[in-house]
Amino acid sequence: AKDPVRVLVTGAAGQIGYALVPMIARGVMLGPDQPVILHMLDIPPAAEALNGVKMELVDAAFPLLKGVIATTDVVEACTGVSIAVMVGGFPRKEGMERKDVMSKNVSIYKSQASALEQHAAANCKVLVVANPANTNALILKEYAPSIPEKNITCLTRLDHNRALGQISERLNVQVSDVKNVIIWGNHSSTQYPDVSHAIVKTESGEKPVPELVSDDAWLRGEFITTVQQRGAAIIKARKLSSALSAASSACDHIRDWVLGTPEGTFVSMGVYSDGSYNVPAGLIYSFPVTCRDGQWTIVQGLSVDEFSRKKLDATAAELTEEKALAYSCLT
Ligand code: NAX
Repeated sequence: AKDPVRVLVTGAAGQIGYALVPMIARGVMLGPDQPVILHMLDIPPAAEALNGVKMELVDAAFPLLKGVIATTDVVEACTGVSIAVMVGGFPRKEGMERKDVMSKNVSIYKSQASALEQHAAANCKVLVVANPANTNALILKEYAPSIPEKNITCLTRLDHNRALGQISERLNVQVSDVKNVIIWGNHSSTQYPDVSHAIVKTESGEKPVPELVSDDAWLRGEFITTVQQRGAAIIKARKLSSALSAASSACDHIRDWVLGTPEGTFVSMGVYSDGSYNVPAGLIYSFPVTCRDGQWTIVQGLSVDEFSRKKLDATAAELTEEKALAYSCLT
């Protein structure tokens, strides 16, 4: 039998945490033969609720779950973890300035970076979910210099999956037959959902999505805005933000990263830019990637037309500005 893997979930008493921890305990993230020990972190006001989540995990009697730590101590939470899913953060409240929210998150991600750097397992893989996800991940990277930069990522897989879902509904095909959409850039409303290279599996082979949809106005208009605004639409309908889809996508992100993407399939991940596609280096930017042997690689050589170029640049500009704002919060 395999040794258990320690998985950290921060903000585990929150909505996404509540959906995510049972998925991890069931093997959705690391596979049905991989035992896990869950490390759940939250802040003192949520300590009692966090303990309630722990009680439910015990009650669910998950065969793969070999232990649960529920704590408000960041060092205890980070010790020995090989996977860290950072869901905890400071939410933007009505009337708050962007700079104030940024400043709270910068200080959270700065201190959690140090704890991970000092106490996590060597080669720990980090996924930042909490918003502003790309910039929180960048701060974490800056303050955990001994963690390889390739190990620090942010979640845009939910946006990717939303794009697959929209194409599948539009074409009336199974979502599992659609692949290779791309989310470029920031996990914000400037993200660019791109189907230029997406394909659908049909009885007569693989077909390009733009050819099957054959409606450029929709692909360059409503499709993009629907994916960009989907989070807001969920809040409007549920009076709460996306949780089960965020949790499921976080599992997809880690699973593909650790276990690999299928041959011929790429997925979207927010990763440290090396300047590919003329995206400024030094941003955490969502790119199309393939994964193998626990490492992601940016897919190279995809054509980028003029329409796409503008969108890639606009979301990069927003990230550059966010980065400057985050740095201005550092003291
Ligand atoms: P909740 O407010 O339900 O939960 C957040 C939890 O984090 C709370 O329990 C809170 O006590 C805890 N927390 C706050 N500060 C902490 C700290 N310093 N250390 C540890 N825990 C801390 O929010 P939820 O709906 O679960 O969303 C969590 C985050 O995910 C938010 O930042 C949200 O904006 C972000 N999202 C990101 C998505 C993505 O695709 N990247 C999509 C879903 C989601 O909107």
